[in-house]
Amino acid sequence: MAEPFYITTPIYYVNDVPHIGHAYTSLACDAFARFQRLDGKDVRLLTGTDEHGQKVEKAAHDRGEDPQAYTDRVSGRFRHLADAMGFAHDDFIRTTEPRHKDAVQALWRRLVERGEIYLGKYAGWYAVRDEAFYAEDEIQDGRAIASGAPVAWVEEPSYFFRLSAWGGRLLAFYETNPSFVGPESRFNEVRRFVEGGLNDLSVSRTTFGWGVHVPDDPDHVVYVWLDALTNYISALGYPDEGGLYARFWPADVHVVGKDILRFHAVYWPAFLMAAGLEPPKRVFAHGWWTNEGRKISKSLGNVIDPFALVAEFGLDPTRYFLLREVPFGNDGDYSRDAMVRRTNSDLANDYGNLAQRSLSMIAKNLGGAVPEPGPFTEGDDALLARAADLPDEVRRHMAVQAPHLALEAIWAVIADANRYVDAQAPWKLRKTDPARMATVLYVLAETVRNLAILTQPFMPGGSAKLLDQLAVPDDARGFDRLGAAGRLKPGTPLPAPRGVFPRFVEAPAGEGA
Ligand code: ME8
Repeated sequence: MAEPFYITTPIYYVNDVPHIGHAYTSLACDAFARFQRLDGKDVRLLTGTDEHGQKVEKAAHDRGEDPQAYTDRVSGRFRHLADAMGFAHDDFIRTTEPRHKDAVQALWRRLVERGEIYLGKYAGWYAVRDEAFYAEDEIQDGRAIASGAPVAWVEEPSYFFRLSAWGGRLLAFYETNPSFVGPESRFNEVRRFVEGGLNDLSVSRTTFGWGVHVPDDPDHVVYVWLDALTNYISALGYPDEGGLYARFWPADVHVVGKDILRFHAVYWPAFLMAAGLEPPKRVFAHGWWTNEGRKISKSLGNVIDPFALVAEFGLDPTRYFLLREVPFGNDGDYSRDAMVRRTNSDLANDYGNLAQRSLSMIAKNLGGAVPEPGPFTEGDDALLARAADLPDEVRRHMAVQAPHLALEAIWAVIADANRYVDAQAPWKLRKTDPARMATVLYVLAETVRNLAILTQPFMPGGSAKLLDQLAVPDDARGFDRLGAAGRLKPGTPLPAPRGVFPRFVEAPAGEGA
């Protein structure tokens, strides 16, 4: 049976419209999931929406809507985003679903039974925007230093989770799981935070009602982060620890933004260990996008709309740009110039042209069928070997959430292949040595086949079109067909070639928009 692979996106707060940050996390997860699927794993990709808490309740009230009606309405925006970006998730969880609420209450009961939760009184700072409690030394001038969110003083009866007792065990867990957090620099931040000492964590609120009720004490709702984190197991059917849970837990990786790493790398494993459950295998934190050098914010009015990006540039270029332009894990800047450059130079010129040149020469000169190659030269073997070695390199990068390096490695072979075309000049061979021309074009077609199989996770649309043009059947597009295992069969008729990565041309001023 195929090896399981479970990957999750954060669940998104429904009070916001989907923006580039949401699209980015989900897109990366989608590419990782597609990659593992093509590599033969039994993949489960989970996404969804985070619908409880004070922030969402306030957004509903501000619009004069009942919170349930409001969340029913706006949760759909994130499904649309998933459709528009071509995300192939296996499940979409909403925290207002009964399956999720039951799981939160079951986890709560288990923590109570194990003496990990006690009733007390919270007096301290809270930022609704972050849905987070802050200590005195984490705030300045009425705002959380880390996020800039305004804080308010809160005093209310509250249940507490004995987080203070888990510091040592968390550090021991980090020690024995050195790849628990990526990138490494962020892992150091997590360690330092835990080494600094942990306070017990307030895990219930009483001053509003929009949440999962605490079992046997309905005046309290469960703290929205304990509620939200549980989605990763409620979607696997927890508290039933058989079925999906047995197969897919612990998760292989939770991909999150850097701002929510602490919840995933400190609180979540502590909750799980306290409940006697296994922590996830890895948490990877990506950075934040700025827009043309400026912080993205609603008040600046410079939010990047992923729907607009896809509408203007197309889905493949958008996916390629976001995964290639910025090392995953670093902060990055969106610029229109960079987007145009990536589309035209990397996709249209480098990759698109390589395929288009090769396929149209085959169509024109070889009757539109896979050429019959003669003996391979050293140069032919070298290029075929480059393509055949590529999967291992790409696999290594994808295993540590480095899609930018995976793409860089793929583009290095594209560059080699373009140099090979220039050096072999098959258009000249047409008259002088047609048999050699057929060999060169075979090597090129075979190289494009390997490249197109490998680019499927990143650019599913264009890659599929290339594979269609090479007449590669749907069931021969997995990574097991890379290299010699799936070589093109000489004589196979090929459909007429068409360009798949068009150049982006600015609409003339005055038109469009
Ligand atoms: O935090 N660049 O949800 P959320 C990159 N509900 N990423 C960005 C970004 C930007 N400019 N702005 C936001 C939540 N993000 C919780 C998660 S999980 C159990 C609960 C990212 O909708 C941000 O880092 O506020 C986060 O990973 C994601 O968008 C969702 O944010």
